[in-house]
Amino acid sequence: MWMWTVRGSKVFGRGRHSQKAALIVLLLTVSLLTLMLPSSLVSADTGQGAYAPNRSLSPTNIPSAPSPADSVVVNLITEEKLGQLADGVTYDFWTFNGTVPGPLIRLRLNQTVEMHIINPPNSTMTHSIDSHAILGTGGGGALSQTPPGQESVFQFKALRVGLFMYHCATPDIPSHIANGMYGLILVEPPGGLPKVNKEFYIAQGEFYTTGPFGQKGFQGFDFQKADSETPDYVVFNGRTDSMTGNRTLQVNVGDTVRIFFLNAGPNLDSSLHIIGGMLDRVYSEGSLLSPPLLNVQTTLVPAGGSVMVEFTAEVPSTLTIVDHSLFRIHHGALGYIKVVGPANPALFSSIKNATITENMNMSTTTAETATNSSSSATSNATTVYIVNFAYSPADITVPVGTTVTWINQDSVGHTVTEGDPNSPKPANLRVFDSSGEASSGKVALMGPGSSWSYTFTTAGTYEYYCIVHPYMIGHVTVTSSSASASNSSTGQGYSDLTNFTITVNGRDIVALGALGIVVLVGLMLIFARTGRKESDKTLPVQPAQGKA
Ligand SMILES: [Cu+2]
Repeated sequence: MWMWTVRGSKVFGRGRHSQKAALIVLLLTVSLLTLMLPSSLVSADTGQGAYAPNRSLSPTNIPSAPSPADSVVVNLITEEKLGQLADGVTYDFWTFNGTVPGPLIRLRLNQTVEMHIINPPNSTMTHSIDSHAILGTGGGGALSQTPPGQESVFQFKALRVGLFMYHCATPDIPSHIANGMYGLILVEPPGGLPKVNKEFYIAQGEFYTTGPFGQKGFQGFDFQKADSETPDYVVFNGRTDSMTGNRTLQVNVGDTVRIFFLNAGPNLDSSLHIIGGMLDRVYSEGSLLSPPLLNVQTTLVPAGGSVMVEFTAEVPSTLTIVDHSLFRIHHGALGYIKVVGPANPALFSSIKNATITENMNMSTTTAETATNSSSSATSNATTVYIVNFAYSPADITVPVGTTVTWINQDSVGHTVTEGDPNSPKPANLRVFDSSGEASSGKVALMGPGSSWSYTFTTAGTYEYYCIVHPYMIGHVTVTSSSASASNSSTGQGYSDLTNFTITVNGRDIVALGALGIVVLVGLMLIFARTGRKESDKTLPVQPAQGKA
């Protein structure tokens, strides 16, 4: 039981009827508005952390080639900026040019660089740059210590080809890295790198926050956790979900893909791996002049190191970028590359799917540990979870008469809509559709925590998808036999990614069942109130300045 006090009086106390009615109207209005907003705005509007801009640099934000000039000017502004570490989680990042990572600086061999380090007057700290590409004291750190409101300029020549980290080198140096001050300098060989279809820039880094992973609201930097190397967040490009959902990267079948990968650390090594893909060529440790390793599954990238990997996208699929120290997925280290193109069954296709009659325990089961224990119990109810922008399991086989329930454990709304997203049917011809578009003319989303059910009465195979995320696809095969079927996971590659739940509040919310959206929004409003109170009280925790 909870009470919501307003100016000292209880909402459900005096004058309870009118206030209660007003509250319900308010909640319904907000929940309707919530359904219409993209998730980033929802989290801002619910106040689960004061609104803050996204500071994550898009992996596609890369200069296409070095300047042909013999000398270039590079301006790096050392900005301390509030941003999103996750949806509803805000953090005071220290950045180069306002993003994490800082820009990819693309040079060619023997180019001369005039480097400007500009520290705005509103900074709280001195900042600087040390690049592993720079030969000279401190990699530039000695020439670039810049207090707030000042500028330092120095010059260097790019004397070695390779892919090199840069970072702030102001004491306490690891704290400046842990707060987001890092990026890559690419020094290309004479003649440049071979052309590829797509290039991506991905930087892994840890964040050490005062609250645990996923705790909403403003989070300060926790020096003790950083010092003991126990991160709350291990993320790509400065936040969770920098490459999931509507930020999923996309390539075409047949594309050659190149990734410039930095492991900024500051503490952990990274075991870079692409689930469902292959690292065709690995330029280990950013050594671009050495012959690449061929056909590598996982490559080790040390803290303060880099790697350039290249591969050809072979089949339409969703590739999952991870650090194969896989529990770090629970801390945010997860990204997707959607490979789009025609199916090629000769290269990859299903021959027979195992069947599922029981719920899988999403919180503890991974595809790699799921066992195919057969079940003697038949069931006329089956659950499909919606997690991380995927249906899990994506493909199920059930006997006629089964009621399938979809539970949305994601942080955004989805639909369960019969048909092929590549040639969608008119709403009134869909066999089933959670959106209700046929009757209302509008697409209603299943909000976070809500569920939707459909009973299958006709045998056949039904494809379905999410109207707002059409790359989410599932199948229900309905058999006329009601014989018991075994319980197993299907589509191992896809289960592998869908089973890793990084949704923070999904399990709690699911328990609310049919009350779903109204109660949820009520709770969000309460979080908003407490979140605001906390963020009012909580000052950013800055690390102690070390010896200069
Ligand atoms: Cu700094």
